Amino acid sequence: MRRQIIAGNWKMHTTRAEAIVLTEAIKQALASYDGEREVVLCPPFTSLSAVADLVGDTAIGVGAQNMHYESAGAFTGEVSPLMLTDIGCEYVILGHSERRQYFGETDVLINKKLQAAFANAIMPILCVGESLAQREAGETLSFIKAQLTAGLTQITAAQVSNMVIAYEPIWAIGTGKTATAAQAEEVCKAIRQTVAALYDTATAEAVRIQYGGSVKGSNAADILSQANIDGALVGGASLKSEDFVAIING
Ligand code: G2H
Repeated sequence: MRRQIIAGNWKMHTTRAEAIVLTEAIKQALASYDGEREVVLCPPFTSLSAVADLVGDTAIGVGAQNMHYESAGAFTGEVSPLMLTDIGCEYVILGHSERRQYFGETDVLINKKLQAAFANAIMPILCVGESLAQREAGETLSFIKAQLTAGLTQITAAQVSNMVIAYEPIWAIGTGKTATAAQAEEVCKAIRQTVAALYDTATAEAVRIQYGGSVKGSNAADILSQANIDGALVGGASLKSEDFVAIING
């Protein structure tokens, strides 16, 4: 059985003080949580250390929203995998559509980051997803298959078994337009079939696949009940502790 994983992607929100307040509230709300679902908070870099310290003695994990693939070097403005593990960060979101769209991240670059995450024992959450134009042109499944094939270059079956893939249709991100549970399930199932084709059935059965895109308390239960959806990557609704906890309990 795959354990579902709910990750909060705070994006470029929260000052350090706000991050502490939000983390404390989530921690308190989950004080007696049975841990059925894995919970991860992904604050901005400036709050990662503070959040990691706060959740240190709990089952809540901490992730970064991006990282460089080198351990150190002359890469102004970048943060390395070593810097993340050094502060207790165990997860990293890679290839989010906002990184691809606004910062020109390519499948080749994202693949380097994925390899670096594994080399540093950081669990990656690899994001894939189609645009509205691609969906309307009937290219969703072929595009995602290509994104996955490129993104997983040189990644072993054992590594894929130990990572998370997040399906995030670009048209549903921050727009309030959630994919229906059936639409999300269709693509997550296709992602699992692609992993089976690239690797084998055991790897496909092991990899966890999240859905992301306007997930909130009111639609989480439906989405999380789908056979091939193993969790959610939550943006806007992860910034309010009640909403985020409602999703975890959804
Ligand atoms: C998609 C998601 C979190 P939101 O980017 O990664 O954001 O839930 O605000 O659509």
